Amino acid sequence: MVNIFVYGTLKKGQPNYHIMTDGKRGKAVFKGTGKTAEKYPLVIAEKANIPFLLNVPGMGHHIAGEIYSVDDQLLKFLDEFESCPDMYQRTLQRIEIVEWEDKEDSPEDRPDANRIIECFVYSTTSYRPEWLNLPYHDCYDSFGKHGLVYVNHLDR
Ligand code: PCA
Repeated sequence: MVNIFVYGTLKKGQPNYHIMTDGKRGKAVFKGTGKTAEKYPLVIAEKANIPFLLNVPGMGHHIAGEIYSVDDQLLKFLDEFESCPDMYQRTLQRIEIVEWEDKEDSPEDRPDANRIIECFVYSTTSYRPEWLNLPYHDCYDSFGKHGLVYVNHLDR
């Protein structure tokens, strides 16, 4: 099992969350909430209103998200689902814990708030330069005030 940090459509309440929970493509265990230790631009781009964390550290905001421990089967599925490495690349990034919520973990395995751990993140360096001019978000919500509701693969 490895830790991944999700900031987009895979979060709770977002359009692809079912992938994390329905167990059909492997296993994910919710660990807690976090935010990127570095700032990044998080934009919503393309006709399908897809969230992209641009791998340009130092610009934008500390991005809020959720930490999951996932098995190899789900990790492989997610790589394909996220068109990795073409659209996104999965890299290790430093994530600051906001709250560790997995009560099954023994106390010594529960990192304190503000601790930094490494997690895999789907970010991208293969973005269009003009995306840097889009608004930068700090916490993605497909159903937010921006009105840019995500269009699912299946409906495209
Ligand atoms: N799915 C991944 C990357 C962007 C997206 O929509 C995630 O939620 O982290």
